[in-house]
Amino acid sequence: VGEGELLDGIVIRVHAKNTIVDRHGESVRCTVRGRFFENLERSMRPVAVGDRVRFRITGKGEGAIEEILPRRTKLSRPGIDKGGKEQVIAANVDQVVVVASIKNPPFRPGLVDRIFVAGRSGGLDTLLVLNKADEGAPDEIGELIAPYREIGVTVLVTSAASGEGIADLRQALADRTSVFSGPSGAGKSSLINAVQPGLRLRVGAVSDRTRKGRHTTTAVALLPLECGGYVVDTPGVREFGLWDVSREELDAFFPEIAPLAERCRFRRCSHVHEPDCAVKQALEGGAIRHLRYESYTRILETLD
Ligand SMILES: Nc1nc2c(ncn2[C@@H]2O[C@H](COP(=O)(O)OP(=O)(O)OP(=O)(O)O)[C@@H](O)[C@H]2O)c(=O)[nH]1
Ligand SMILES: [Mg+2]
Ligand SMILES: [Zn+2]
Repeated sequence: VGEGELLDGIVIRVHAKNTIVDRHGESVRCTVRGRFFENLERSMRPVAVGDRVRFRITGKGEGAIEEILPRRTKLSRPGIDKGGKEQVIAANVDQVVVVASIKNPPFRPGLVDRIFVAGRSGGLDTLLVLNKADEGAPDEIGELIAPYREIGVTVLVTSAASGEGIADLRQALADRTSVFSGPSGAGKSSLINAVQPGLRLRVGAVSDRTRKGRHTTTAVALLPLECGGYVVDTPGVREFGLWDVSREELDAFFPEIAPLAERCRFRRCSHVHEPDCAVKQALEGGAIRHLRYESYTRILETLD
């Protein structure tokens, strides 16, 4: 590779000082040109894992990012530390895989629904993985996943411990780029290891982490899969704030609410207090689950 020529690459890791870019399986440690930091009013960082970039080689295994290509999709949340700016967790991913467990840590539908909204608003497909199937009775598992299957969400029931559902998960990940999200300890890294044992991602006991509030996975990383495609492992989340989702568009990200919204009397019906609301009628008639409607109204309250 000649020095000076512009090369294409994909960002696989973002550190404080430099960004790791992959080009055909080789990692290049890149700096990001200063001008990319100049127009960052709304965003924490100029590059995110998954970004397509053009870079120049500046030394052995080193380079400088000259161009960041437009993002096709993104999974974002408001950053906690830097005054509420956008934190792009991953760019150019096809689907968000929400990993949840049954009781250790306990299943939290509100958190699952928030990550789904963030994913859909960023242009991603959604997949729910209920892991630690070895810790739950079949009817208990059935109850947790029914509301999602009903609304057309693909749900996989897995156990990284017993191997249940791993072949299906591998198939769902093949030839696509997927970002894993969900609470700490649900088994995101364990599942990725089960899909591809050679990766040897670090996993940690759930009890340690609840005591010390520690997360085993500390950095976002893009990993190539032998079955084709990439997967992004991320640190666990306790809450998931929504970035750039308005009150008016929230209903569009609830698959069972969106088609009904057109039948409400008011065009900008919030489905909370308005008369002749098709969504509230469906709720009373049992066509929409209370759990899901509560998720919708809770999220609505947090949006301005
Ligand atoms: N019984 C059981 N334990 C599991 C299963 N999958 C993972 N675990 C255990 O759960 C703990 C947490 O797993 P991790 O893979 O580190 O969880 P994580 O979601 O990556 O956690 P963070 O990186 O902190 O977000 C570890 O002790 C795993 O061995 C499973 O299917 N069944
Ligand atoms: Mg992890
Ligand atoms: Zn309505």
